[in-house]
Amino acid sequence: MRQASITRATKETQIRLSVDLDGTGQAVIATGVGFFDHMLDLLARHSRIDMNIEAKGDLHIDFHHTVEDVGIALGQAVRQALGDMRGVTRYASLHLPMDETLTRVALDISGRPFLVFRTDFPAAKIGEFDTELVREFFQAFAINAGLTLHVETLYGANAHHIAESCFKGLARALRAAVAIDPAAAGEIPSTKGSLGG
Ligand SMILES: [Mn+2]
Repeated sequence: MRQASITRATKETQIRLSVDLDGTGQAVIATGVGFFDHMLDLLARHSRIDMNIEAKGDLHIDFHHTVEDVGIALGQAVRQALGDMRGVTRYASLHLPMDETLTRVALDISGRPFLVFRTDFPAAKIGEFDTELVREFFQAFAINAGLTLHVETLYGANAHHIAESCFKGLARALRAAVAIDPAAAGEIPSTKGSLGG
C-alpha cells in the first residue's frame, strides 16, 4: 500500500496530512489560504494522488510558514509512501500549457533532492498570496520528497496562470513518474540497485 500519514507541529504550524499514491485524486484540503488550497486541489486532482491536508498556521504573520511547512510535510509523505521506490517509472517530463502560459516540468524520483526553478511572476501577489511562495513550496516539496525537479516557465503573462501551470505540471509529471512501470514492476530503477542518494 503506497500510503503515508504525517503529523507535524511547530510553534508556527500544525499539520495533519495523508497521501495515497494509488488514489484517484480525491482531495480534502484546508490550509486557511484560499489560493494555496486551489493549487493543492489541482495537485491532487491531476496527479491522481489522494490528499488529505489540514494545516493551521500563523497566518496573522503571513502565509510563508504555512506554505513552506505543507511543502515539507507533503514531501515527507510522498517519500514515505514511495518506500524503496520499487517498480516506479522514475522519470517524467512534459510541457503544461495554461492559456498564454507554457511551463516545462521534468522530474526524477532520484532520492537526490535538487530544485531548478526558472519561473518569474509579473506580479508580487495573486489576491493575498505572495507569488514568491510558489518557489518556497516547490523547494520544500522537492527536498523532502527526494526529487530532482526542474521547472521552467517558457512564457506567460498572467500570474494566476503561471502558478497554475507550475502546479499542474508538477502534478502530471508526478502522476507519470510514480506510476508502476508494468515492464519493470518489482525492480528498483537504478543500476546502483537502490535510490536514495
Ligand atoms: Mn485557477
